[in-house]
Formats: sequence, structure tokens, C-alpha cells
Amino acid sequence: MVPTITAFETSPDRGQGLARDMPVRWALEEVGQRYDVRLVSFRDMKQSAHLRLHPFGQIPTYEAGDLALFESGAIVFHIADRHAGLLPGDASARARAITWMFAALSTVEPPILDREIATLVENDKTWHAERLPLVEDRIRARLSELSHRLGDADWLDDAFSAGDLQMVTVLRRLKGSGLLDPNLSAYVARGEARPAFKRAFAAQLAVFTGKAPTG
Ligand code: GTB
Repeated sequence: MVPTITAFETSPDRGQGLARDMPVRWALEEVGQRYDVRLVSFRDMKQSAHLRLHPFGQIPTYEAGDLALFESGAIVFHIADRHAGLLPGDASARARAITWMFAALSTVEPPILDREIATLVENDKTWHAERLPLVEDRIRARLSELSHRLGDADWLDDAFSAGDLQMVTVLRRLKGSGLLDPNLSAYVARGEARPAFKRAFAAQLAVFTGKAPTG
């Protein structure tokens, strides 16, 4: 069964692959699963047809037969769980890879999202100039711990896994910020060099350039 995912009809990131259909596309490419894409506008996302799929009126969603999912992390996990290639066969290694998925989304990403809100939404507040350095300090602390744990390894736990896919996706939000140290920049570059990442990136970029086939 070919799943259908949803993505922005017009992504505010202008093709940088920062919207959350990107990890889903990347996971599908890693496991070799063909997929269709239904592009939705900001208006479509708030209509009842989409709200039945996504209670918060967002992208991405994932539909395959009777199954409809939302939350990019849950969708990536579902793909990784159903196909070979993104989670190790060994039960303990698999549990560690899943732990890294959670760490990416619930420990590393929150201060990064705080910074985006501070920069994009709160930049006209009187307290913005005081708050931003505090948020960036929290990011630096997390990233320093992460970089230390990664050390000189290629991936977080032996072979590339859904944990790395999720972590690289989160860290990509900081590209150009100056907050990624050389070790983490190289880690992100290794993720982006994977053929599956490149295919996913090209597919979402094609939406921006108007050359994407849609499902
Ligand atoms: N926790 C959910 C998940 O992981 O699936 C969050 C989903 C989410 O935030 N979706 C966003 C959305 O639909 C798009 S990805 N927003 C519309 C709305 O809420 O009305 C977030 C995003 C948007 C834009 C950029 N960008 O321009 O760089 C990056 C990321």
C-alpha cells in the first residue's frame, strides 16, 4: 500500500526542507517506500476534512489504508517499525535508537523552538534582547552535551538509525545560526549526504519550485 502524506502547498521555508514533512519523506526514502503527497494550503489545514486527520490542523499527516497518523515523530517511528533499515534488529540497540528519537524531540528541540519563537514572534518585545541570550545559552548547553556524547563517532549509537534521522532533522533548524559546533555541523552534513536525504530534500524543494508531482 502506498501511503499518502501531507505537506505545505507553499512552505514558508522556501524549500529549505525545514517543515516537518521532511523527516517523514526522509524516513520513507531510507526504507525504500514509495509515497504520494497531498499538498495543503494554510486554509485547507483548518478545514474539517484535514482536522479529522490532524486535530491541531497541521502538517504532516500520514494515511495508509485505514490508518491515519499525525505527529512527525510518531510517523517516523511507525515507518521505522514497519520496515527494515531505520531501527536495529537487536532489541537493546532498537530501544536505544528510539530513546534518541525522543531525546531529539523532547530534550534537544524545545530550546531550539524557543529561539525561533523569540526571533520570529517576540522580537518586538521590550524584553527580547534580554531573553534571546538566555535561550541561546540553553541551546549551547544542550548541544555541548550532545556533541560530547557523539564524540568522534559518525552516528549516535553505532549504525545510522531513526534516532539520527530525527536528531539531524532537529539540528538542521540551527544551520546558519552559529550555534552548531564543528562536530555537530559535520554530523548534520553526514545526514544530509545520505542519498535518501537528498531524494527527500529534492522532492520537497520541487514543491517550492513548482515541479513536484502530487498524489
Ligand atoms: N509536533 C508536530 C509534528 O512534529 O508533526 C508539529 C507539526 C507542525 O509544527 N507543523 C507545522 C504546521 O503545520 C509545519 S512544520 N504549521 C501550520 C499551523 O500550525 O497552522 C513547522 C515549520 C513551519 C515552517 C518552517 N519554516 O518556515 O522554516 C519550519 C517548520
